[in-house]
Amino acid sequence: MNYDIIGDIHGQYDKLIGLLNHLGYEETNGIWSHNTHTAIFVGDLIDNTHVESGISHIKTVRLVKAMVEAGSALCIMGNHEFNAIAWMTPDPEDQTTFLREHTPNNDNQHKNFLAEVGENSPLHHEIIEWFKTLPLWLDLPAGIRVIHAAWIEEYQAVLKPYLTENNCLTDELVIKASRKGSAEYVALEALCKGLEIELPEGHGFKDKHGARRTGIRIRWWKNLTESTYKEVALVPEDARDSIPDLPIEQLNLKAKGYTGVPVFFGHYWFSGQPEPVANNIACVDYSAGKSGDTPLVAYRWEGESVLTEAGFMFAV
Ligand SMILES: [Mn+2]
Repeated sequence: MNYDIIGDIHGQYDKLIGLLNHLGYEETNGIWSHNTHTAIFVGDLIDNTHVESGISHIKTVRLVKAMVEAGSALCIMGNHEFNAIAWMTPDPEDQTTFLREHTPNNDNQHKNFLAEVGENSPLHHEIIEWFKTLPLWLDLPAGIRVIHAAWIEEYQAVLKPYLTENNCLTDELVIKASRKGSAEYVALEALCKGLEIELPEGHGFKDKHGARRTGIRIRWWKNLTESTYKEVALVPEDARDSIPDLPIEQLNLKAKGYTGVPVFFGHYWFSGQPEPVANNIACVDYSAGKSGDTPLVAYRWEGESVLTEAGFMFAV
C-alpha cells in the first residue's frame, strides 16, 4: 500500500485543494481519490482563529468525511476534534456544564467553527458524531503508524481498555479523559498534545506571549534518559538559551526513544524545510493553519523503512 500522510488543516480548505491537486488526486462525483495512494489525515481538521476567504471548516470536514466514507482516505483524531466532542457533551455529573468548559479561552479557540456550523444545529451534531468515529491512532499492516502528537505505548495501554476494537473513543472514555488529573486525561493529553516536562527548580523561559513558563514541550522521540533539557526542548528559538543543558531528572519518563516502524504525526506547528526528525519518524504539520503561504504538507510513503526529505510533498 502507498499512503499520503497529510498534516493538520485547521480549516484551510484552499490549501487542502491545492495539496490534493499537487499529489495527483482527482475529484469524481464530489469525492477526491487517487489511483494508487490512500490519504491519511492526522487530525486537527478544524479550529482556526482567523476568518479568511480560503478557510472553510464545513467544506474541509465534508471533503475529508466523504473521502473516508468512500475509502480513499483514513483520518485520525486530533486534540481539536476531541475538544469539539467534549465541548458539546454535557457533564453527566452536572448537566448545567459541559465536559470541556465553555470558558472564554476555550470559546476563543472554537468559536469560528461554531459560528460556521451553527452551534447545536443538525450539522453540528452530524459532525460531532462523525468525529467520534475517528480512531486515536493507526497501526497499519503495511508497516506505518500514525498518531496526532506522540506515539507512546505506555499511554496507549492506559486508554486501550476504553477504546473500541478500531481504537475509537467510547462515551465512557470521553468522560474519563475530560477529568483533569485522571490517568486517562494524562494519557490522552500525551498522545494528542505531546509530552511536557517541568524544568528544574529555578529555571524557566518566556513563551511567545511573554508569559514565564516552567514546563517545556519536548521531543518525545528522543531517548530522554540520555538527553539534556536543552536538547529535547520544543520552545521558540529565542527561548532556547534559557533552557538548561542539564540531564533530565524526571524519573517517570515514558519515552525511551522510539525504535519501531515509521511513525507519522502532526500537531507541532513546525516551520522551515520539511525533513524527518529521525529515520523512522516524521512530523507533517508545518503550520498550514497559519495565514499566508505556510504549506499544507504531506509525506508520500511508498513502503520505505527509512524516511527521507524527498518524501515530503507540498504545493508551492
Ligand atoms: Mn493539534
